[in-house]
Amino acid sequence: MKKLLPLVLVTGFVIAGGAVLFAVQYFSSQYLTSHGTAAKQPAECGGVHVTHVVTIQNDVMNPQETTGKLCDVLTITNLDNKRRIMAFGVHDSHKAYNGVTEKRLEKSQSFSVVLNETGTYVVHDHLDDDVKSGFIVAK
Ligand SMILES: [Cu+2]
Repeated sequence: MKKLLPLVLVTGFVIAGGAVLFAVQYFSSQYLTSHGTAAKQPAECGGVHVTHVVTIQNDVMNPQETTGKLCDVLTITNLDNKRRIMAFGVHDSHKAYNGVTEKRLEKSQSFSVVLNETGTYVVHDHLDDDVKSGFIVAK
């Protein structure tokens, strides 16, 4: 019986260690699916999609027009040293796109939206409405 004790202890540690590893992997996979970047897109998107980056530099948005597909991501980055209030729609008639109407961007800040509606849209800086860019979303 005395000779069996170390074997029982080792077996117990192996089983406990395996359970801990399993729990860590399980909870980290849960965490990633609920908080990772993929969670921003609705379930029906699936697969891999393109991120279209539009930068604002020297009061110009580049590119001036972006063409994307449903489920792609549009990211707008403000590289100028001034605050922007990015708004969807034309200047006198803001209109939400995917739930976003306006978004404040300080220097070096970005925001992203998943393209969820087809059509032709415009986004502009509400504080300087010459700063604008169009985007077209196809199926
Ligand atoms: Cu405006």
